[in-house]
Amino acid sequence: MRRALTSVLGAATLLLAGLVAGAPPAAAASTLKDAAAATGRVFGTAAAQSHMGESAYVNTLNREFNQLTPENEMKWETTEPSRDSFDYSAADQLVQHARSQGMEVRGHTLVWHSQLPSWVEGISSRTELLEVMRNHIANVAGHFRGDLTTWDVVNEAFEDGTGARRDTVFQRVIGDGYIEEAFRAARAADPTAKLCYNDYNIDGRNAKSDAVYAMVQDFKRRGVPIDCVGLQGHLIVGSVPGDVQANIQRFADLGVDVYITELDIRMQTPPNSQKLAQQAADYRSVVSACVAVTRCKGITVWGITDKYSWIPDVFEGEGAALLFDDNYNKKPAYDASLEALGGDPGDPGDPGDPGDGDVTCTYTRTSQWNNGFNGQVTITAGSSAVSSWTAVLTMRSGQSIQALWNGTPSTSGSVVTVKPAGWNANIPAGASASFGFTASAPNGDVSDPGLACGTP
Ligand code: G2I
Repeated sequence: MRRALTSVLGAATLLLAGLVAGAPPAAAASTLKDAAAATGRVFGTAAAQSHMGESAYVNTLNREFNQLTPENEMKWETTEPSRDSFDYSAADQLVQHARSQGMEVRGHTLVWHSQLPSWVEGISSRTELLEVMRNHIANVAGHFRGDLTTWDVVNEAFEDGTGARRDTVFQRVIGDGYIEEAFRAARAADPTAKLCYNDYNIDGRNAKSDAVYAMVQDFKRRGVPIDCVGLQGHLIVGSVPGDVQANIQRFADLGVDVYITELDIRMQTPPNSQKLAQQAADYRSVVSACVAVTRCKGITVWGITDKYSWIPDVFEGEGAALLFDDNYNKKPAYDASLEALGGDPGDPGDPGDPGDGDVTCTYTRTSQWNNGFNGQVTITAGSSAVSSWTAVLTMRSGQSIQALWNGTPSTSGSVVTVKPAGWNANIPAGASASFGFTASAPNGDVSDPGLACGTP
């Protein structure tokens, strides 16, 4: 199957290169890590040392991912179970494995209220807890110095809904300043790792992400060492916020990198084809949102296979949230994620997979003004006729479709999926169909949207 053209700019360049040099277009990547690498990003997963004896687990890890986050092995209860007694054995094995495969490693996590040993919970003196926290960070971050690209220095310090500081032993005993103290200690212990603040339900704009935004802004102003923000991305099928890209962009505009650190999109189990198709669209929109922002440097899913996901243990009746099912089969969300990275799954016919098929598409900007533009998409059948087609536009930050003709659009976040108007579904071999649209771009970004197409 011929890869659909993912970026209008890329398409024009390819076309030009093809015409001038007669060169065939480069083959699109067929794994998540290769596709991500081609965009200058990593695509990672959480991994657990306890599953590393399972060959399908390790094979899938090695084949698809170029970044690894130890799921539990670097947490306080594991690394310092009793005071001043450190154990890095499980984490070291994961780091070794990652290194042998050329994978980056994210450190997770230095300061968190959960999976915290009870001896820490019991400390009530500010001076003592500050000393204990600094000592933990100096030892753990010091041990892994040079091995990690990033550290989640502080995890989940804000409340849902209000954006207030979460009531933890660190907050109660040390006060608001514990977060910046942790970042300073981490910088001193490992000057080579990028230092992130990481949290859930900060994927779109809301009171909690506003609070994190204000903290990062304050840290940047005062020179507290922070390099990145992790949006965990524990999401629900059909309920992905529509403003993930805008939210990523506003953090990036503060001068920090952004990572999607723990992505999973859960559903009521059992899965069916409709839920899996919606999940594919949801993964597509999150991955596209990251790819659309230069400072969004990587995406990490929170587990390789649905078989070992944390979700069924915590949310009764829910699960099936990852890219591979219990038997390590690729789900529609896998293809959608790969396509959003510019790769090509090369196996047509999966539900929710509009990237394959014997059609190609091109985009033309027909007119443009200060805060908007008109575009036309032409879909061309290959050597055989097609009876339907799908085109997927990925709008840039702030852009939205105001009107669309000769096609039937449906929008999920920044992703607009366009089906035929009806009468233009059938395209004879070698012939074309087209649709047009008007887009508004209130923030003045009139750059071309991403484009992919396929059948059905
Ligand atoms: O809760 C989902 C994630 C939310 N953000 C921070 C992440 O660190 C967190 O990961 C999960 C792990 O995926 C689970 O594997 O954190 C849980 C703990 O809060 C982990 O669960 C624990 C179980 O609660 C324990 O019973 C179990 O012994 O994992 C332990 C090790 O398998």
